[in-house]
Amino acid sequence: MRQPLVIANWKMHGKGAFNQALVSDFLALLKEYRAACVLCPPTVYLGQVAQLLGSRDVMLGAQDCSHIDEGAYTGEVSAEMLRDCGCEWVIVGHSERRQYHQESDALLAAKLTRAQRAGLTPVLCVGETQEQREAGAAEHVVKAQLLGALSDLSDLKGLAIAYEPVWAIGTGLTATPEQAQDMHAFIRSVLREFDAANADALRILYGGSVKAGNAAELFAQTDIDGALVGGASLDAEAFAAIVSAA
Ligand code: G2H
Repeated sequence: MRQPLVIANWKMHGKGAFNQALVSDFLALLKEYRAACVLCPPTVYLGQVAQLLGSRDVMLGAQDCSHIDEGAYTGEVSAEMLRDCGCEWVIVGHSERRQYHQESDALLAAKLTRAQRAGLTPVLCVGETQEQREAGAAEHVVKAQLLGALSDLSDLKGLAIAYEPVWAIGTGLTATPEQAQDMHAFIRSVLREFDAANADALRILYGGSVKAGNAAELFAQTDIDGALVGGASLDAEAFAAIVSAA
């Protein structure tokens, strides 16, 4: 039985006063839930959000980490630094990083290793574009992304996957629960080939315009173990409703 996991990806949103109101409103609204919950604010606000979370059972995560341990790499933030700031999770290979920062599967493989070595649990994001789906290549693309990024790992322990179809990110378009389930089941079959012993315990999250109104039907699917939530995680009420639905 996989415990559901719901992760807030604030992306490049937030400021001190906004974050304070968002986190305290969210914590006040969060009553009964069985999901594990993670907030991923922008890096500069990790300390603030860690303080706001206090002893509550909500974890802290980062949106990215460096593929290098330390050194003269201006602007980079290492996985160890994130762990030192209280992070337990890190998103790796979000499509916006792949698209705007040309992150390759080889680079992501290095990030996964660094994250795990630092004691973080990476959430590897995969997903096809609209053109790739229309060309019938969605599964091929997702499998290549998985195998490329996992190439340096010997097993699937200490890892989660997020399937985020690029055409559904921030667009208001969501994959239907059936479309998402089909891809999640395909991802699990690829993972079973990679590491049969651990593939069934690994959580596969759905991401792409998840809202309070569509979360429950997505979570009802066999292979959807939670969500990576962007826009709706900036609204305390909406995000609390999503966490409660998981
Ligand atoms: C997909 C998702 C969170 P949104 O990027 O990673 O964002 O929920 O805004 O589509």
